[in-house]
Amino acid sequence: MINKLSGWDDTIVALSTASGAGAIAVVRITGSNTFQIIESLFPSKKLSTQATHTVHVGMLAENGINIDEVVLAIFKGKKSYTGEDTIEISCHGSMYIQQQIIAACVRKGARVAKAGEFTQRAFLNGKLDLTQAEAVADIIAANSQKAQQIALNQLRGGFANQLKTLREELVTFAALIELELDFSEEDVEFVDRKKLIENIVDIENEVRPLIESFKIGNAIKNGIPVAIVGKPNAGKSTLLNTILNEDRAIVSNIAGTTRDTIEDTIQIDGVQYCFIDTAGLRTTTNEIELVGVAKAKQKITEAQIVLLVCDVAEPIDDVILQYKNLALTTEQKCIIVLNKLDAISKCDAYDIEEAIATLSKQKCIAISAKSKTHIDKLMALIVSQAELSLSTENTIITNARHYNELQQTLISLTEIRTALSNNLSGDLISVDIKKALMHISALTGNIEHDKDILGTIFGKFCIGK
Ligand SMILES: Nc1nc2c(ncn2[C@@H]2O[C@H](COP(=O)(O)OP(=O)(O)OP(=O)(O)O)[C@@H](O)[C@H]2O)c(=O)[nH]1
Ligand SMILES: [Mg+2]
Repeated sequence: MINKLSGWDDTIVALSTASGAGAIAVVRITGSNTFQIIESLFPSKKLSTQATHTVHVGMLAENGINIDEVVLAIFKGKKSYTGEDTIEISCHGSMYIQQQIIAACVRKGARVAKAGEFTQRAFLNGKLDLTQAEAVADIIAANSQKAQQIALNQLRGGFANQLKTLREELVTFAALIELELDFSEEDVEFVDRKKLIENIVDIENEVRPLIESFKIGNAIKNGIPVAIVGKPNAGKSTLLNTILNEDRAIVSNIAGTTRDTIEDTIQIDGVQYCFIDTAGLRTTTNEIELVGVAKAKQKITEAQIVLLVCDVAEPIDDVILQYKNLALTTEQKCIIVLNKLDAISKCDAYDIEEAIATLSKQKCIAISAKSKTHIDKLMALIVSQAELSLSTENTIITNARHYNELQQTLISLTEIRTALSNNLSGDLISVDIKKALMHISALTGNIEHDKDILGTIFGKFCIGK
């Protein structure tokens, strides 16, 4: 159990709907004095004797003065979101009424809740683990279908269950090492060290994909980064404007128009994309342009999808050379976009498209950013490339804190493996195991591993002496 902080179970009240006037507002109150406080403001019914999960209509009044006719939803004890007595007051949505209700609750002994305090209570009362509590914030912040799905899965405990299994595996492992320590003087080797190494490798193999999923998770949360790159005047800014359907970037026939990167997000099929227009890639002595080109190069390395924009009239070899110069990793997807299709005959364009696709082994499409030709085809291609990198049935982590803790866990696991291979003593290995457990526990908010280790020894192995 988590240590209860002093004063953590006082009664808190807050507006749960968005601030401002609306048709209806919900004021939520939770804590040990919830019923006492609301009963003193709701003369028509004794709420504490009513069943949990019921609603009650009536007048909310203080010292004989009516505040509003409200609907109260009551949730008792453990059956509430926070794990404590909770009442949700649905009132008319005027800001004056909202403030009157909160003020009346405070006068009767409640305290105004701090940000996230209701969910913090749910965590402290064991209703959610930390990763699930964080998922609540992610659901609220989700701005695309995919981001919302991941957060919902995390709230339902997908990630928490996986961490629980990992933790159990580590606790069992720790128990084996402790056993070895207990009986070290008797010179009995309880477990084959080779087997222990295999165990650790298995656990490492479970942690690694979680760490790797962060890249995808981050992309889903913040938008998949799509960099638009190429030589000056290729039509990158025109393409950005066409995709966003607004005049976002300056377009001109002067090479080197775009200096700084320009970013904007749009949603396609429930997934958020972040399109980044960059400065044209060329060697230059202009100081400002140099910075722009360096920034463009940085964006290329960070992008998940790179749109290499070339003029369709450029020699094929030049296009291939530009693609090679991008030096993309195998994980990055590239689409070679041959722009200004309106300026040449379409029949020629098909041949060029095919030749470049074959030579580069990348997707290639001829478009006209200016006349908006084949933009739908390009978007479909972007979506299919994104789906390739998003396709995973596994847990996806989206939170930087989880990423850091998992990375630390992996470091400790590697240390354990090295120590085992070098035949170091159980004492030293158990220090690393505790470290790994500490990081896993920091993820879920469970910090009682020592007792767990003991529990496993006596519960599972039943030494009996
Ligand atoms: N004919 C034709 N012209 C285009 C097309 N797309 C862009 N242009 C023209 O090409 C010129 C350069 O366009 P930009 O979009 O500014 O090119 P850019 O790649 O952003 O250039 P820099 O910012 O200098 O790197 C402008 O005059 C555009 O009008 C197209 O599809 N067809
Ligand atoms: Mg530009």
